[in-house]
Amino acid sequence: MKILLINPCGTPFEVLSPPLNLAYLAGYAMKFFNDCDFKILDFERDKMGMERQIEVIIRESPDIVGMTALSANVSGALQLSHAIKRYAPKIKIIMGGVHVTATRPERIENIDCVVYGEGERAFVDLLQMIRRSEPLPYNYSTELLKDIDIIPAWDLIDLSAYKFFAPFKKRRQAVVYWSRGCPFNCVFCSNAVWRFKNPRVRYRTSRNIIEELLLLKNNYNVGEVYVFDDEINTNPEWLKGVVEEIIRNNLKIYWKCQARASASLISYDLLLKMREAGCWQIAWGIESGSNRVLSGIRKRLKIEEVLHALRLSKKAGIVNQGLFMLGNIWLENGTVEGETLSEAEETIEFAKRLRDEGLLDYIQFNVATPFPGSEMYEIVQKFGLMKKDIDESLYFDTHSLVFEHPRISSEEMKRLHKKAWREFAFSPSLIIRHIMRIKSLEDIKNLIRSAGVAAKVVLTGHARRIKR
Ligand code: B12
Ligand code: SF4
Repeated sequence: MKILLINPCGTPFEVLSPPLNLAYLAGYAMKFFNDCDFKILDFERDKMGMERQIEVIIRESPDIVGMTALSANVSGALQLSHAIKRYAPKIKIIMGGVHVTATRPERIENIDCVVYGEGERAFVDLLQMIRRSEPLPYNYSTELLKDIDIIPAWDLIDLSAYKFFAPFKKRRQAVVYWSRGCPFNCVFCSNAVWRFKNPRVRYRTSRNIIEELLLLKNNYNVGEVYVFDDEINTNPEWLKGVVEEIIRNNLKIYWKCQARASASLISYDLLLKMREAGCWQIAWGIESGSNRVLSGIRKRLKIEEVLHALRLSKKAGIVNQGLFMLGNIWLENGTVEGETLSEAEETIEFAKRLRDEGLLDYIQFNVATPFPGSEMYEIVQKFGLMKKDIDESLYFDTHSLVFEHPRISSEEMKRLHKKAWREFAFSPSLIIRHIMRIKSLEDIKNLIRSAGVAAKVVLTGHARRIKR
C-alpha cells in the first residue's frame, strides 16, 4: 500500500516548522507496515494551490491519504478531499487532528473516516481494516497510548525546507515533543481538547528522548531543538531526570522550551541543570499583568510567581521570552466578563517592567482568539459574540479581535496590540542589550529577524501573514 500523509494548504500564514503529528503517525505505523510506502507532503508550507495539490497527489497515486487539520486550515483540507474524491475516487481518505477532535463531526462528506484524538493506534487499526478490505467506520478513536516512547519518522521530513523560530543558536533545527498533555485548564487554551482525559499527562522516558536527540544530531546534523510540549515542567522530577541524562550523555545540543512560571514547578536547581543541558531560552506563558485577569482565565498563576521564575531563570543564565495575551474573556456568575482597557495597559506595562529589570528579552503579544476546543470558544458561541464581518482567513491570526469583547472595542484593541509590540521591542535599552550580546553572525541575523517581526506587526498589524 502507498500512504500519503498530507498537511493541506489552507491559511495565509507562514509555516515555520514541520508537521510533527504526521511524522509521529508515520513513525508509529511504519513499524506495523514495513512493506508499505509512506510519504509526508507539506502543502501548507509550500502554499500550494488546489490544482497543484491534486496534480501531485494523482502523480503519487496513493491508496490512502491521511490528512491532518488545525481549525485554521480545515476548510482547505475539506476542499482538497472533495477534489481527491472527484479525480481519484478510489483513494481512501482518513482525517484527524486538532480541529476534528475539538468539533467531533460524526461524519464528513468525502472523508472515509474521521479520527478523534490521539492518532497513532487509530491509524494503524484503520490501515489494518483497509488491508483486510473491511469497511471503514465513519469515525474512530482509541484509548490514549500508555507508552509514548515513539520516534517520529524524521527520514520523511526535509528539515532544511523550514525556517524555524528565531531567535536560534543553530540554523539546523527540529521540533520535538517530550510529554503529552497538561494538567491545567486555562479558559483560552484548546490544548485541553483531548489531553484532559486520564492520564492527563504522559511522559517519554529519558532513554527514548536521548535516542531521538542523538538521531537528530548524528543523522540530520541538527544543532538545536524546540521542545514544543504544552508545558515542559508539569513534572519537575521527570524533567530533572531528562536533563541529567542529557548532561550525562554530553549531547551538546541547544534547546528551548515552553514552561509554566508556577512557584511549585520551578526551582533554581532545575533551571541551572536545564541550562547545563543546553536549554538557552524559555518561553513563559505569562498572559497578563493583572492578577484579576489571571484568576478569571484560570491560569492558576500570580504575577509575583512570574517575577520569581524569571529572576531564577535569568540567574541561571537562560534567556526569557514572555507570551502575553490581550483581550481575554471568561465567565463570571453566568455572564461574560473580560479584561478592561486599563488591565490590558497593565499587561503592557508589566512586560516593559520585566524588560527594564533585565528579566525579559523577547515577547509575543497575541490577541485572545476563541479556538475550537477551548472554553473561550464555547463562551463566544453560547453568547453569540462572534463577529460576522471578519475576513475568515484572519480568524486564526491572533492579531485582532474576532468577537465582540464586553470591555474593549476592535479599534482600541488594534491600537493596544501595536502599542504593545512597539513599546516593548523598540526600546533603546533593549536594543543595546541585544547588541551587547552579539557573538556571532547568527546573533546579528537573529536580531534583524526579531526586529523584522516586531516591525511587521507595528506596520501591518500581522506577524506572519503572507501576501498571496
Ligand atoms: C507544533 C505546533 C505548531 C507547528 C506545526 C503545526 C503542525 N501542522 O504540526 C507550527 C509552528 C507550524 C504551528 C502553527 C500554527 N499553529 Co500550532 N501548534 C503546535 C503545537 C504546539 C504542537 C502540535 C503537535 O505536534 N502536537 C503533538 C502531536 C503528537 O499531537 P497532534 O498534533 O494533536 O496530533 C495527534 C492527533 O491530533 C492525531 N492527528 C493529527 N493529525 C492526524 C491525521 C490523521 C490522518 C490521523 C489519523 C490522526 C491525526 O494524531 C496525532 C498523533 O497522536 C500545538 C499545541 C498542542 N498541544 O498540540 C499547537 C496548535 C495545534 N497550534 C495552533 C494554532 C492556532 C496554530 C496557528 C494557526 C497559529 C497562527 N496563528 O499562526 C498556526 C497554523 C499554521 C498552519 N498553517 O498549519 C492551535 C490549534 C487550535 C485549533 N483549534 O486548531 C494549537 C492547539 C495551540 C493552541 N492551543 O492554540 N503549530
Ligand atoms: S495555557 Fe498552558 S497551562 Fe494553560 S491549559 Fe494550555 S497548555 Fe496548560
